[in-house]
Amino acid sequence: MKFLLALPLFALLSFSSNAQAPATPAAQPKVAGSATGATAQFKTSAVCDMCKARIEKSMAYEKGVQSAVLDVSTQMLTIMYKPDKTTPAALRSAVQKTGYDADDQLAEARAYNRLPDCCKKTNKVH
Ligand SMILES: [Cu+2]
Repeated sequence: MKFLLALPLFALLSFSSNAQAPATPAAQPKVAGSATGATAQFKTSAVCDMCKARIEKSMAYEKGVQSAVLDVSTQMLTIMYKPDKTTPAALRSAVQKTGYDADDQLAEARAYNRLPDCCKKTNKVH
């Protein structure tokens, strides 16, 4: 009698653990990752690889920034950041303080004037 009761219970347990095992652990890290990361994109006035290195380095020091990648040919800066630590407005302002335009916001003049001649926005992308 005990054996007959235990068998269906065992079958049920092994079935439900089999069904849940592949789904639950795989799905959780993905949800957590997308909940903590956000992306911001700005069109900058970067013109060369020196600009790229300068902007990416300066963004790396900004609070809440996880990664920053500038594509020189399109002048687009893509930043992955933690939305609980910073905002797109703060990131845009950090780009301006580095000496570059960010979208329609102009570069901070003092930082822009410190840029080497090859990095001035009067140059074409090179
Ligand atoms: Cu440059």
